[in-house]
Amino acid sequence: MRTRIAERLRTGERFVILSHVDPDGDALGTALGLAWILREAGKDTEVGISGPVPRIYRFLPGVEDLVLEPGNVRRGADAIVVVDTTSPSRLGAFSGLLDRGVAVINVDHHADNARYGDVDWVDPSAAAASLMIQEMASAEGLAIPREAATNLYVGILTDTGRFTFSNADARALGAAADLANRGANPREVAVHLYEGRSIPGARLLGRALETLDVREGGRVACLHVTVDMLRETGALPEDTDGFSTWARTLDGVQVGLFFRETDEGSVKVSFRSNEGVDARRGSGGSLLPRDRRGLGEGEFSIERRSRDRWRGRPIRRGRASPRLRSPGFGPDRESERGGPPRRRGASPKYRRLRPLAWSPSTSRGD
Ligand SMILES: [Mn+2]
Repeated sequence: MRTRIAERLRTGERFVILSHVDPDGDALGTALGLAWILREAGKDTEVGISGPVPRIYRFLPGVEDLVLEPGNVRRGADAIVVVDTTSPSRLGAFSGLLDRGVAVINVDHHADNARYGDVDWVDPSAAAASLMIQEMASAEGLAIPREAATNLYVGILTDTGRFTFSNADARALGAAADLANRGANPREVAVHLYEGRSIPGARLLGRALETLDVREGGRVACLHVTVDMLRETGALPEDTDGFSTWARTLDGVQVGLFFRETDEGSVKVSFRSNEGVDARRGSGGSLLPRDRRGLGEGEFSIERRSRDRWRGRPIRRGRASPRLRSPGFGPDRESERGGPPRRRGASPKYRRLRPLAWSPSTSRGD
């Protein structure tokens, strides 16, 4: 399959590369990395992604040339390459491009990939889609310029949790070493990704840590952030990236949950679990991931139903977590803690949990 795809890339002249909405390091790294490889081979390439691009990724080589609106993608291509994307709906506004009669090449590492391409190359054993591109280019003799190496390195680094998840195996590290040899600079990347934390974000983290709620005999830790906290600290929603990891990595904790109230009145839930704990099952048939295998990592939104009451659905148990409720927002919190965080006096209530974005596991990332 890898050889077949490399052949199509070699013979075509013009390519459009797409990846998922709310792009992360692997979505951007894979798409931009492949674009640099194709450009190096003399191909005409455009990369389309529905933004916004998080601030920390704006240093990536080629990010300034991203096409953010599908209407700005030029017509005509030999193939559309979709990377790191489980299904066309995850392309947001760009999903319509797949109906143009152009061949679709689907390159992904998520086990629950919907196999929507004319050619599907899905490798769930790969830690990152960026790793797949690095391996294809190396094996098929496609040159990886320095700009591509930096992008692909970022994809591997972020999808392995800085080489801390269980997918941080010799294969991922070997690819990273190869990319460093080709000009990726680990120190420079680390500065951009991890050392530019905002001051308002630090204040918000302080507020969030004050909400720490440890449950289930210490196995589940929850943090939350309200709209008021965001406003009071001046932090941005993207400053909450990694808050669920803060909860998960506490001593003895198996599942970390992070709840963020949004301006639209819903609550976004992120969770991370340790290996062997499946935190992804929901109750009421609503918090159901597409893929039940493996461990938990993902995001869901809880929609508010009325101002009076929650039917906030708990995220239900994996082996280690019998039953959870929406902490900080649900009625039991109110009774236990003397009142939930409120927004303008309204007691929030959620109708159902709806999958927003899904990653198969801590070991796979998105
Ligand atoms: Mn990925």
